Amino acid sequence: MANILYDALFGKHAGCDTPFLWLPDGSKVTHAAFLKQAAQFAHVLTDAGLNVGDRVAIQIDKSGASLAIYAACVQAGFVFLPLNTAYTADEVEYFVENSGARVFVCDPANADGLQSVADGAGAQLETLDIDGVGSFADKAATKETTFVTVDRGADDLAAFLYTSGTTGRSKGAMLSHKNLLSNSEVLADLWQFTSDDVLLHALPIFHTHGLFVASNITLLAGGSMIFLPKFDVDVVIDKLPQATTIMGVPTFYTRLLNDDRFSKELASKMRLFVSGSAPLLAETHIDFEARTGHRILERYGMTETNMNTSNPFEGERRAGTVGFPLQGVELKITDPNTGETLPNGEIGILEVRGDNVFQGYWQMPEKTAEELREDGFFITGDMGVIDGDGYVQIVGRNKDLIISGGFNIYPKEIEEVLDAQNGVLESAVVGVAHADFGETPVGVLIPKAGAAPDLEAITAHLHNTLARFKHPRKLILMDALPRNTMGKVQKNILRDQLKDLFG
Ligand code: MCA
Ligand code: AMP
Repeated sequence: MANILYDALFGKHAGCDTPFLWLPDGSKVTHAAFLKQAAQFAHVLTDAGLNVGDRVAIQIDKSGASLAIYAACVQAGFVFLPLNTAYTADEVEYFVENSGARVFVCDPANADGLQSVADGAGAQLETLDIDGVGSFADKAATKETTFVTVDRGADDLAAFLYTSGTTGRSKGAMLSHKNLLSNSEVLADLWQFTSDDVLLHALPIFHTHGLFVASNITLLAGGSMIFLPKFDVDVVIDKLPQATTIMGVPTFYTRLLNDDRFSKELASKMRLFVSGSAPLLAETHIDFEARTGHRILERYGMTETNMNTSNPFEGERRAGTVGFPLQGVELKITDPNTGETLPNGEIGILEVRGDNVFQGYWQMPEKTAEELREDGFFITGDMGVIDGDGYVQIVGRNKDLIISGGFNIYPKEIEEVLDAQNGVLESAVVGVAHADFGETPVGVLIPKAGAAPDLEAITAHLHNTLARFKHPRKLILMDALPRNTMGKVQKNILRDQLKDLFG
């Protein structure tokens, strides 16, 4: 046995003084320095009494150190669980408890509020801030800078990423060493990543896109990353001439196009712009090419499956499509009612199978069985069609999901909060087109007879309960929800009525 993921991503760089991370102030972190820090973190976790396979949850700002916790977990055989920094304490409580995390690292500023969360879940609370200061770093400072890598099998777990659903609580998608490694190998090869690449990294690292796609591919190829805490258009424009590639959600590209400083000259050293996590409008693709001469490469993936399809690196990158199934990924379009495979040209549900597909949802065998067929095909819930040339096009979703700026929002979660408010009989949350975020949630409230719900109080309650990005951009009172003859709420009618709300 060995540890294929650690060896391929990290171990091979041991002792290399080549740059790995370029920080916003222009300073660099070498591969060797990064791995020394990761080894120290691995000692802290091991000394905390963790056993191989235990979970380590983190909710901290993006930094070289937060990425080093990921490397530490891979090296020491722990399961890495990164959490969106926007989540409220209420939301975090569920993830820490459900995952059975043994260590939970949070920002020092949030430690008072999260101590009870950690205590309730039986996790050891540690802190680390964006500058690498906190109890976790203090403990690491005195540790050895080498760590004997723990053997792990290809199907052993490397990470949990939680994903919501249309019903019930969030599910922990279990990702194995093989899931992560196979996908990054295929993508690094397809997108021709090399050690000369400098990836402008402005995505968060608590999701597949920023963590596994961007970081794993760069590590595999031995390249470096300009590691920015977030997408700030001024900083991105400033750093772009030093980069060769960038990965982003469509909002990155629309924001760049809205800025006159973003020009062909600025992008002249770039060799690749990748988009994913949400649909890229064909119009953005076309405007981008007109401005820069580059065609954005759009690809399609999911938390449960990593990446499934990609437009070609060489060959036509077709606007409005997500390209072809990746090498090793089987993709079929099926009838939503019967599960039968449909011929090319017909719209149905996308199903995928391959080494990229996860191991199931943590401690939820029934949910796993609903979405992962016994023969290994995962039912994505995305509606698509394969055109005559084999390009896959996503045409919609068979799941009630809103994607705002690349973040997934499940209306059901917001509706449950709204339904419980004073004077509210029922509610419906729908996604409405938004120029910056692609879509944004709007809440429609139906008052109880004679009641007048207090929209300000409801908004305040939402702020305390749900992450900021999930807050409906607007709450609207209506007399009744449109329903079909079966009594089902017709969200398509609401979406149509509200489609011009944001211009
Ligand atoms: C921040 N806010 C948002 C969002 N992000 N609201 C809605 N949708 C968002 N995505 C909040 C902020 O808290 C802020 O609140 C207000 O909206 C305006 O913030 P703004 O400054 O405009 O936002 P930002 O901080 O610039 O962030 C926008 C962003 C960011 C750059 C698009 O959300 C982002 O980096 N998104 C990428 C998400 C991602 O990595 N997705 C991949 C997951 P206030 O009003 O209080 O100031 S999906 C995935 O991994 C799959 C597998 C795949 O295929 O890739
Ligand atoms: P997540 O659950 O956060 O992994 O989000 C995965 C979902 O994002 C997919 O099921 C799709 O609905 C959507 N998605 C990802 N990439 C694309 C894309 N290029 N075009 C359209 N939708 C996408």
